[in-house]
Amino acid sequence: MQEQSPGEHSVCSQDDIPEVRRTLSLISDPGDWWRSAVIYQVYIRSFCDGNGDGLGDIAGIRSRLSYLCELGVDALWINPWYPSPMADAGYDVTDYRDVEPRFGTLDEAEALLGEAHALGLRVILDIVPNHTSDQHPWFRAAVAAGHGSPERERYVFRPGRGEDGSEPPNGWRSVFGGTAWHRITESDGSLGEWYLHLFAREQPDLNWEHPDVRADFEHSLRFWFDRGVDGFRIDVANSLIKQSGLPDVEWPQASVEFDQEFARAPWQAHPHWDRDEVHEIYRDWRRIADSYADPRVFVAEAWVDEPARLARYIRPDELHTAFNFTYLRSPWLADHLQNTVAETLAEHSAVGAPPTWVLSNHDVARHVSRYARPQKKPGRSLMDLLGQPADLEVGRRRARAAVLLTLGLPGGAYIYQGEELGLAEVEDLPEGALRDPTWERSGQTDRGRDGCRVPIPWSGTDPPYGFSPDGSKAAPWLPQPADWAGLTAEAQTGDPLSMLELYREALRIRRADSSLGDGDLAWLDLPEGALGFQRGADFVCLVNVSADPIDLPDAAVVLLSSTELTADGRLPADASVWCSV
Ligand code: TEU
Repeated sequence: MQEQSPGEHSVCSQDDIPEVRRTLSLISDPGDWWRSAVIYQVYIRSFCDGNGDGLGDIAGIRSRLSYLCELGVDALWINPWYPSPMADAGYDVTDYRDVEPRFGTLDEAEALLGEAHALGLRVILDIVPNHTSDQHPWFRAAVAAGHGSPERERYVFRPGRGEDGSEPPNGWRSVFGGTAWHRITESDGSLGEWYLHLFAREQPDLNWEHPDVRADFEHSLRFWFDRGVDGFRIDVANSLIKQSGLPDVEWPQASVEFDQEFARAPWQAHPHWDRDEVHEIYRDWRRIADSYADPRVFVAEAWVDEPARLARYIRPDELHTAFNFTYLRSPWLADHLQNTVAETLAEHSAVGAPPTWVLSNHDVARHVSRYARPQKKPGRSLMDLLGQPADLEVGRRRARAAVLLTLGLPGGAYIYQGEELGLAEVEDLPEGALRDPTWERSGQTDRGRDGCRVPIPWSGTDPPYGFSPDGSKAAPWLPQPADWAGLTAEAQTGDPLSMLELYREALRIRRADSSLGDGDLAWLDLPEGALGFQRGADFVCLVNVSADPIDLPDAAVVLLSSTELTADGRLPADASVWCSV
């Protein structure tokens, strides 16, 4: 345990666990916890800095476990904490079985797992199987070993096209902009082969046809499962397999068209996204997870826009859950929301898997800022909305309504750190502060994802708002806005009108009401612009997106509402209510 000075936040003890959590943990089936789980995403670099270097770390997470307990979540998912040169914020890994020194040590990681478990919190890590860092020992060996060597077989090396091989092997594009290929200089100084990187140049794609690759990832899964990790979020779970021969993609891939490609329906076979052969890997991984007495779980990060394609990842012998990005991408429009929910439920129930509901994560513009804009079906990164005029008050009001919808729906849910504080995207980060590789790879045209990654404000009235310990020399790795004093966890605690207290109360009710979480819903017939459903015998959630004020059901008792009701007791637009009927 990290030493703490008096007055600092401390890890909560068993006594701090809310009564309802203790009761439920005794009665709920531990094997099925993930079907209803609310999982808090800890973006480690920006969550809490324990050692004062301006970067979040494991000590910081340990010091805030009490906060997560009080919030009432079931588990945390921690973004990659492995050794990494940080070319893509830890998604460029050099060793999958250790901890980045800037984040802490393996011993601290194990201590965190023990402390979280003692508090009834599960812990999910993030595994990055599509690519390693270019500093990974395998990749360094591949570059050194030369053309045709077995070391190169673990990655995707190809000769260039054109007479002198100066053209990339095919036209595939990097998600972060530009070609997906980089030409290496061979050890004799000559220009050599090209390697594939679907993300940054520092993230060479692995060759998943190679048995070493499969065996090594299985080893890493076991390494962490043996230490008590409860599951993994699988990064870009829909890539990994590339079509043999690496055929060119038939449609345009510049950024705007790239967004459209993801929104494309019906699904079309693609040479490197969502290939059928990828499922075999996850069947193997599932067998490993199921070999543990308290089975471990997976959540797929797969940007697959068609619910029927996504459902293939969560068939009974594959992954347990998948992020529901169709929901995340849905604009604040009643018909979009209802159709997305209905389609999600249908596709998930066909494979017997619980849905997840996600509003934000570390790759997309924060939903307060999305909902602050005129609503339309957005592009994939959702950053395109940011150019529009914004009304953040409207954005926050809708975000309050959205979380009651999210937590009322059947299945599990994710909370991205800071959304419970109502944080908006930081849209005015100075260009010199931007760290996301997207900024440079796009020729400084796309500012990338830093605006949703700004360090969390915990307390006090000025930066670093308790993110780093008092007196730290280093500033937070991204600058925090000057006007966040009212948004700190400290400032919101105890204020019944705050976003934080809304989340706490919603999570408290959700835990106490057995008709919430996993299960089914019955839609209610409501005016256009509103949606609503009943769960169990007496729980009703109404969401008024854009209709005139709507009536609550007869004799309804309000459990929680996102906004004050009208003087005559009706639900206004941009508001949700939970009631008991
Ligand atoms: O993201 C996968 C992905 O394709 C997108 O989320 C993408 O980064 C975004 O849409 C760009 O606008 C995962 C991680 O969540 C992300 O942080 C990593 O950068 C990426 O994989 C590479 O590992």
